[in-house]
Amino acid sequence: MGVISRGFGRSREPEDSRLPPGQYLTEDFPVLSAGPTPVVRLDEWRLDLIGPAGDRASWTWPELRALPHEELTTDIHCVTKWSRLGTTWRGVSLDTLLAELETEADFALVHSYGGYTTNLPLEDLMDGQAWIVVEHDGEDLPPEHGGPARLLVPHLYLWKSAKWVNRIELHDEDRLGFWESLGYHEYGDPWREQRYVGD
Ligand SMILES: Nc1nc2c(c(=O)[nH]1)N[C@H]1C(S)=C(S)[C@@H](COP(=O)(O)O)O[C@H]1N2
Ligand SMILES: [Mo]
Repeated sequence: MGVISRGFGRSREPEDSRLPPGQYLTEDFPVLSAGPTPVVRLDEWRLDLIGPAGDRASWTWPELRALPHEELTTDIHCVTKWSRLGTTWRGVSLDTLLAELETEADFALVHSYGGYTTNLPLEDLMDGQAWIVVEHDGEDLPPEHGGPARLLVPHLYLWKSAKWVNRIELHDEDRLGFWESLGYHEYGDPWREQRYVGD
């Protein structure tokens, strides 16, 4: 066995060990949308974070962009079996946004411009696991990939990463999103291959 250099982090790890079961590598960035790409004007853009009792925090585009941004490099995995390694993004950590709202809620239902929804446990949006990203590969996020801003939750299948995000509702009980109500797995961990209900 060779010695694994840790000097440059994840990019030196063997690619195979970064590929969840049943996934293949692609260099392209496929576009997967359940409907047309919505046109979102930046002067009308809003992101609302709404607690179970209706308490809310809200950001305009300039307000979001005034928050601290982070660069991140991560692997992404789509349930249709493609994975991309080492994708780079820039955005605002969900921890920064969630700090504005005190809540005991356990679940999030994320809404997009255009009507798409997806659900996940609130704890999966916390502790450096999720971002509202506004750049990909050093460029503004293209509209077809969710621009001006999308959720990115790279540890779950990519359908959880709602493009054109505009509202995050917190609930005490889990409510299914778009694909989840059509038979996709409620949680969607690629490493446990949770593609469909019952996996
Ligand atoms: N608003 C919205 N977000 C969405 C989707 C969608 O149809 N609408 N598709 C999801 C699915 S199934 C995947 S695999 C990824 C695809 O992201 P991409 O088009 O940037 O590759 O977005 C997710 N987020
Ligand atoms: Mo997907």
